[in-house]
Amino acid sequence: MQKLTVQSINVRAAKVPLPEPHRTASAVISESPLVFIDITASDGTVGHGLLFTYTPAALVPTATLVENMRPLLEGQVIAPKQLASDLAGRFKLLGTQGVVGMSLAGIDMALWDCLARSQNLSLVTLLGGTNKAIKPYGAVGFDGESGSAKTAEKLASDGFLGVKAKIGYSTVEQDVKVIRSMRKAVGDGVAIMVDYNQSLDVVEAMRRLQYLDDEGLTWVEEPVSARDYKNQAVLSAATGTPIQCGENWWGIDDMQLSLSMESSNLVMPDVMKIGGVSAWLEAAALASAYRVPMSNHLWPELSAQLLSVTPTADWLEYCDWWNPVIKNPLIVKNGYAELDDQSGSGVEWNEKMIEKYSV
Ligand code: SMN
Ligand code: MG
Repeated sequence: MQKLTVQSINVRAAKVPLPEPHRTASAVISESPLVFIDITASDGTVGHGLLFTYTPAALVPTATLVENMRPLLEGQVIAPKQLASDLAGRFKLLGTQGVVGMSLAGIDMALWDCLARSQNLSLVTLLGGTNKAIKPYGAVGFDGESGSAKTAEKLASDGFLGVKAKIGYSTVEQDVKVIRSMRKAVGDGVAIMVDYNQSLDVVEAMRRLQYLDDEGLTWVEEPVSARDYKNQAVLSAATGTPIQCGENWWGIDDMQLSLSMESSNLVMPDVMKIGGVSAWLEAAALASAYRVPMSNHLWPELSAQLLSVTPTADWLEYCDWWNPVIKNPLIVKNGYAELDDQSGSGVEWNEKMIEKYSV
């Protein structure tokens, strides 16, 4: 059988405005800087990868770095796991965090997508699984008592089984007011999660988390610095509400360190920062070995398929920020994300919109 190889790579960058600015305790996000990676295989199949650079300052440098990796890829056999390991070897001296890790992750996403599409399979089928119904939750910004309650109510009425709010107000009493206003809005049947986005020091975190113990929260996310594994472990052991971490792990080495230190009760890797689909599969195996429930961070379409092959799959974080540039965004119906018999990772670009926002 003829082996599938990489014929060409196309990289584009765009700044996609958010419907409304998203406030967190650490920053306000008003647009998504996105890099679109298209890999064309020797049989003409095109696979897609998507990168979110958080800050526009990193957008063009990331797109350029992916482009500069072209000579390492053209002509290579499309064997994503093998290529991920070969490329990681090439970048060992520089390191595979930050922009390098993101670029490698985007290439890995596109390679897996290409492989699945070339065989007319969805990614989940290629990976040996079937689509599963993963509980979706929606996002509430740092929007105060009435704003947070309003968004939470809308999400619950749209069928979300959970809502996650940004907190980290100037006092814990204000945090509680926001949580209670959301509880009142959604009732007892909807899960509430909260996210501090690393905004507290450990002393304040200990005080606030103990105060929040009776609020019936499903988790408290990133109370302290994402790399402060030791204090996360202290907090996880001392508080009743589960601690959630993972969106800022760069590669599975960070995840392994965090799990080995019992830093959190729950994990939520980001498919880009963890290193793409290949790394997600290793992360899923790690979470399974440690018997820790695993959710995702962003990338709802791709993550829904990946959670379907994650033994300890927990919640699906839904986010509609990139919907304008995605032709077929994930739809939540009757409480669950609807996955059809998608091709590859399930995402097609809305070319017109990419052109409109391209930089
Ligand atoms: C988050 C942070 C930054 C951008 C998007 C989302 C957030 C989350 O921490 O948990 O979704
Ligand atoms: Mg978060």
